[in-house]
Amino acid sequence: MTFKLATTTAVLAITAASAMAEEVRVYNWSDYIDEELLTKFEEETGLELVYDVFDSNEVLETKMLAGGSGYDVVVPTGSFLQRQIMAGAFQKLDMSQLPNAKNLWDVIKDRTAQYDPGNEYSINYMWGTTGIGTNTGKVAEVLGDDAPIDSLSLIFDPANMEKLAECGVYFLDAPTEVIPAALAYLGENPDSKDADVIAKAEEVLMGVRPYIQKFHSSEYINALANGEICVAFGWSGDILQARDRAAEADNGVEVAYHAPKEGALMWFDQMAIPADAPNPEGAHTFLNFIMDAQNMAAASNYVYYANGNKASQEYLIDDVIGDTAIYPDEATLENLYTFSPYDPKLQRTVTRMWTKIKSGN
Ligand code: N2P
Repeated sequence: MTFKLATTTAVLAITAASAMAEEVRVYNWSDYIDEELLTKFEEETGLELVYDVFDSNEVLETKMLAGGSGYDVVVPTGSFLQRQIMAGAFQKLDMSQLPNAKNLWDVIKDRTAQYDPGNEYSINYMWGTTGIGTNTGKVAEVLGDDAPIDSLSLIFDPANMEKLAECGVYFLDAPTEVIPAALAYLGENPDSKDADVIAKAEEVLMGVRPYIQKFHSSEYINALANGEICVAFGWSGDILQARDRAAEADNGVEVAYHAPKEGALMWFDQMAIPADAPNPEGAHTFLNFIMDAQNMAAASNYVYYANGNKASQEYLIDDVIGDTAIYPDEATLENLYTFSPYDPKLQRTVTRMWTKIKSGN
């Protein structure tokens, strides 16, 4: 019996060990890939892919700073990546295992170097803007045909929001997206690190708080698509996916995305390998697969986000490469701002402020 039990344990241990070696665990944003690519990865590499999703940088950051997440690849946004690198959460990439890095786009590498100097720890997966999604018919019904659907006044002017509350407004549950926007609305520097300036964002948000139905960072896609809400302050590609889902459902809902004319946040989501990743080699295999020009194009064509891969551009559909809401032209680009992380003290202030805004009192 003892012998038998020991044998069983040993067999299980061996199975577990080999299963572990065969496995790559990826933690990515929700609604951020064509799932056919996941199957393709397993077929091409023989590795087993565990693919989990999240919709919040704060959730990912808690895991990265605690350590032991068990993930091999994670995808923080640049400003979060920056402080996680400083905290020692990631390992440097081994470029010899990433031949497809030749496909990357210098224009984006130059920008992501702001967060990851020399791009030593990460590759860009996708990038985009944060802005306003509207159900154009509903918003026109409530605010008239000249509703400012491309302006932050749509979501920060209480007079507009009071009316929009009738048809439903969601905001991202993401302080580092919403606070900069409130500052841009006031004509302040959206990347301000001055506590007094940031406090002004709280006033703006408390003024419209009664009219915000929900703070959530992924449910707005379906809520917009099925007409449950009429406005979402969210991420560009997610809102464009909502537009597509509505068109597919043929439900009469028309969804539009606008980067606010007062300025929009441009962000970069970076794939990185945790310092304690169980399978760093598998992680590199995954990154190299993603950097294949056709794979990266397939991902962007599916989720309507731009990517950091120059070679993928010849495979992008016109709806993606030809849309300035996804691949901005020079004029659009000039109207985009970036965000850098708060220091720990200011971060605590912002976290408290966000809790207060969400609770509404
Ligand atoms: C994908 C959202 C990714 C944008 N659903 C957040 N950086």
